[in-house]
Amino acid sequence: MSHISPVLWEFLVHWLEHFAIFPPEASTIAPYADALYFALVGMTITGLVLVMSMVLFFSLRYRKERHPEAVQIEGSTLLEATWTLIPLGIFLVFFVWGALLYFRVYNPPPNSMNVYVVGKQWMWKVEHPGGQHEIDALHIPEGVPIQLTLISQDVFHSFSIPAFRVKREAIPGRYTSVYFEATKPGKYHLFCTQYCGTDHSAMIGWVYVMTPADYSKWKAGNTSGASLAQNGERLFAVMGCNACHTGTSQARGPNLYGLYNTRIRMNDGSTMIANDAYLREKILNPSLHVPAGYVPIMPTFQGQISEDALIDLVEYIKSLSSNYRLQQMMNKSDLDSAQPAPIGPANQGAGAAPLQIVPTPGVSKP
Ligand code: HEC
Ligand SMILES: [Cu+2]
Repeated sequence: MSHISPVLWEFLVHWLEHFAIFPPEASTIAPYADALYFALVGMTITGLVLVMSMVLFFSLRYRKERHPEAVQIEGSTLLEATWTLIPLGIFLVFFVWGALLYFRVYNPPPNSMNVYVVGKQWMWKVEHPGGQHEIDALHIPEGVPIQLTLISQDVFHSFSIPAFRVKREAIPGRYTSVYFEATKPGKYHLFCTQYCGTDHSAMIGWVYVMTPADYSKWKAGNTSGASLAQNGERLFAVMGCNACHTGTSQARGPNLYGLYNTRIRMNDGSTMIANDAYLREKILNPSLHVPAGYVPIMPTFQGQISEDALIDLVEYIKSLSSNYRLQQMMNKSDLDSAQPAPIGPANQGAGAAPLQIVPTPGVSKP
């Protein structure tokens, strides 16, 4: 843009950003989303100009004074093939382009940091694995891939961060996820973009992108002491889960250690991956999918447990896989160094999970 006056350029960028027509590009995906967007706008304008100029040209050229008598044309296969195949080619290019972008946005890298977001009339509740809670705000470090796991506690909501060019539905009863990586520290708008009742327009907030150092400080200063997995561990005992899931071979329920993200064989012969959705469903609807070799005696906890508590339990069961536990400990390490280490279950190492560890036979990594 060297040939545009820098003052004019600054003015244009400022104008665009301030009128919220064009929010800043603040994630790795944003320039790619914009490139596709501008290509689509460009193609649409080209089409418009082409059609309008032909309308104009033909209406002048074949006007009544010059051609009083209409001449019938019987059609041309070549012409028809041309105007079918060229647009087809153009649309296919945009289809493939859009699909590649879609797969990028909806396939978070495996090392991404997971944050839970619960939509509720009319606020966003954010829960970090380290136990930090926020309302209508999301603090994240720059340059780290972030995966949001979204769910709604009541009606459909939609979680949108225009500056990151991401938007995802928060659906009652189902986890959805979206991923992004912020590139510039700053403060960005956060919206609910699905009409969800009276105060829908107030269901807004801010995303704070921080440098890794600032983020560590924020994390240490905002923890309630217990991580989600630790809250889950407490709930697991309070709700009596550990009466059946003792982890021993005589237990009435299966051993949950190392269960997360493995493929499980069901009693109807099918297999399922024990992901977040499976764990959540299991607690609410235990008899829906029963693992092979077990009697469906697990009681349902439907109506007795909030989405927040479900997240804690899911995080706890996830933490029972040694890799995940290790990863969480690494996530928390800067926090631990900022505070005296808490006494109790928080301090148990990866090898000292509260359940007795007996590897479950018949469970294999996918
Ligand atoms: C009365 C005993 C009992 C209680 C209490 C119980 N469960 Fe279960 N649970 C089972 C049994 C039996 C199964 C396997 C059969 C089935 O799925 O119904 C199971 C299966 C599961 C599974 C799926 C395991 C797999 O290998 O696929 C999960 C996850 C689970 N329970 C979590 C929980 C949680 C969390 C709680 C507490 C909120 C809980 N259970 C309470 C008996 C119990
Ligand atoms: Cu909403």
